[in-house]
Amino acid sequence: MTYSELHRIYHQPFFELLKQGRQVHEENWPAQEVQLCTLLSIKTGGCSEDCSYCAQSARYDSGVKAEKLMAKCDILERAEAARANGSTRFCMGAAWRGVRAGTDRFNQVLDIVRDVSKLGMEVCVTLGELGATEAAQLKEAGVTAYNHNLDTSPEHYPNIVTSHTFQDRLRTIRHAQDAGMSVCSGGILGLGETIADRLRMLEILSEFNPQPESVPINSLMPMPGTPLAEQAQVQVFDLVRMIATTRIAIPRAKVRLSAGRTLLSREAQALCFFAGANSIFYGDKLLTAANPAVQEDQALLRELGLTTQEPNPAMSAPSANTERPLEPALTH
Ligand code: SAM
Ligand code: DTB
Ligand code: SF4
Repeated sequence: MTYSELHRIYHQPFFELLKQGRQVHEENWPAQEVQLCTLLSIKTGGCSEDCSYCAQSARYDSGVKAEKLMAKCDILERAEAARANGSTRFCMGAAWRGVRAGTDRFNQVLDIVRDVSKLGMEVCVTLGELGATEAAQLKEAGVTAYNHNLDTSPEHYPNIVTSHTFQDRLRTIRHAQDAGMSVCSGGILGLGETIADRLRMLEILSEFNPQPESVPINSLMPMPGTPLAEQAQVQVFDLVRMIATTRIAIPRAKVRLSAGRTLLSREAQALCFFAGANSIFYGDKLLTAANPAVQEDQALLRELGLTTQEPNPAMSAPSANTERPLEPALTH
């Protein structure tokens, strides 16, 4: 979708936007369902990158200590517990710049994925930068989706991260798609960006060919010791507008109301679900930060009459539209 279309959609009167988001949502997701995804940080902290929002960067004194890759048996235990709790997607995150084929740690990850993928949940991993070989090996091992966020616009990206580029992010996403994995890609609100930056990010996400299978919308959780520790909280109406606009621009995506739910009231979350969110991270921890308690989420979904989605681990990645270019346009 073009920037000017997104601009027009986003800046409608609030209720017009909500109505349009709801309509697109109901056409594409007629069941009143939310997908529950459990996150696990399989390798925490000590990251070489300088992402200024992240507590896991080794460059900031955030209090998060660097740990080794978790043992496979412990990961499997957590994955089984997530499944028992009703999660249908298990997302494993590693605080790495990226992975390289043939290294011990990548072989360990492949081994972990092979076993987790036998549990009948969708398997998502987020390991940083990937080449074509690594992407093919992950797909082969049983990964359903690769998470790699754009996080913000290409224009704002260098203000937030200097140790890798926006173009690097796009390249990894291309490798994941070429290998036949679904792509989970979204961003963070509250990095000091403008509304125009948010819409630019959405323009690029919506122009992926194929469009992402899921789009996480994170609100910055300000982490002590990071350069963005004092950043102001995202306004609820801005978050709801962004969710509705994402739903309209990428109708078939799971739009995931991601980090920052502990800062939202139940009413604000209900508005996000109405506007088009249909997935959450479930479990009291994200990677290093807090998430609402499981009982609270269960109660909220029950009160809203929302049910939870069945897993679809065998889902195929959305196919590319051969009449459109594969690369998203970076200029407008
Ligand atoms: N290292 C890999 C990478 O950068 O892609 C994977 C892990 S990284 C922690 C995954 C995503 O978490 C980031 O792209 C960002 O969107 C989100 N994230 C990290 N810290 C956050 C924070 N403080 N608040 C909100 N979202 C955050
Ligand atoms: C995503 O977009 N959000 C998740 C997941 N993908 C990997 C991570 C949120 C991290 C929040 C901060 C933390 O836990 O350290
Ligand atoms: Fe490392 Fe990812 Fe955090 Fe950036 S967002 S510092 S790459 S873990």
